[in-house]
Amino acid sequence: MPKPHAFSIGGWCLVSGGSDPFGGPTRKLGLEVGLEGCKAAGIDYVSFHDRDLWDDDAAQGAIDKTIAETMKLATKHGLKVYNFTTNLFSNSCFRSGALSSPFPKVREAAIVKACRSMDLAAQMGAKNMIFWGGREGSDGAYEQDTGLGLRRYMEGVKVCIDYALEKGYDYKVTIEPKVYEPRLLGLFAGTGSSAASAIRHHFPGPKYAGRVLVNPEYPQHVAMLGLDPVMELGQLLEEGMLAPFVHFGGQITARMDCDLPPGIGGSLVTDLMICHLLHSRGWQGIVEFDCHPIRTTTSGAGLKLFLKHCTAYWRMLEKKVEVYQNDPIVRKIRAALDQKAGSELEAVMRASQQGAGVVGAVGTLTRSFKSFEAASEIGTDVIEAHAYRLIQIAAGMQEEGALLFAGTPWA
Ligand code: XLS
Ligand code: MG
Repeated sequence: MPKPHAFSIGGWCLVSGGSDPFGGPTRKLGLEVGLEGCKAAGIDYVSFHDRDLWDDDAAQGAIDKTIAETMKLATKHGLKVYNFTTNLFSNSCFRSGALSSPFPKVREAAIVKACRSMDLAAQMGAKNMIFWGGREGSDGAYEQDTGLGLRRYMEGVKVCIDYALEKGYDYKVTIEPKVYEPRLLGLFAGTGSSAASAIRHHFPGPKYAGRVLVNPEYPQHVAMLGLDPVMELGQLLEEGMLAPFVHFGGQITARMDCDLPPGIGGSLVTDLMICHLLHSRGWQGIVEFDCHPIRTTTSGAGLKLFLKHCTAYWRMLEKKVEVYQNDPIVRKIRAALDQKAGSELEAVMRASQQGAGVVGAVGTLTRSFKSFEAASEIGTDVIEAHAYRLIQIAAGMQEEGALLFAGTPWA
């Protein structure tokens, strides 16, 4: 049985009114209604932007008061603060970008705001600081060298990290990539993979090792582009670049960020494989829901049902992961897919890892190699069989579905 993941949710999701660019809110529920629903749904943590809680120009006294009230409310409902993030996108001063804006006065404003958040998040006990640069980029005017823009962004993030380290805060800093929206052209050319490469380039050396990570939002920020989250997730896990949490929700492919309730608009098989990959890699992070009820949900009861659905959906995926891991048909399929390499191939890989003897090892391999025709004769039907079994497990039809495999090597 995979160890169940713990849950968190963005406070902004709890108070989301369901507005879209063509219509205002359809529900006006205070934060407490959502917080109340969290515990019952099995959510232990909540996260905030600075601007969810106080106005950008609020005085320190007012901020301290809000923090005290928010913490009291969270504690009352058995919740802890998990992430904190600076809203560098709503204030109109950030219309040209924030940490990456071509205008130094705007970059100053962004640094002041983001460093202030470092202090306030510590006051609230947050563990990670998310950097989502929604306004970093361009609206199509190419007003800035895009490499310079990305450098300015990463240098701004670095200032914030250095500030936090000097103050003695032990945050993990995460970059949440999204390729567009609200800015029409986002700074990150891709999603998690480009963010990971930017982090490696801009944060070399031991000082930042393991501190700056990628927090993806699946499937939304990847499926928006028509890409697949499972393919990206493997890279982040393999390279140790995945944050201790992921954002999760639902998305219709190739649309603006939908932040739908989990499962709506997406593929159950893909979600199952996200959950499976996290579990099979032993990732013990937190699943943070960054999504909200759809616009037709107007009541507190609807919001509470949504919260229960979020956690129930992930638990359902975890149950299916368990079915997948223990399924006798999958086991046979996996045995065919996870074959051990022959000794000649192993020798080549070892030589390459050791950085010596590759020519000799490839020579030995080449001499024992029969022909490309022979290589083409191996059976690969198992790949499609795997997909069929996955669909059956996702649909909960594994018992009835087993019949399909009668007479195959995987029965
Ligand atoms: C927007 C992002 C945002 C971040 C936090 O698309 O998901 O909500 O998670 O600023
Ligand atoms: Mg998010």
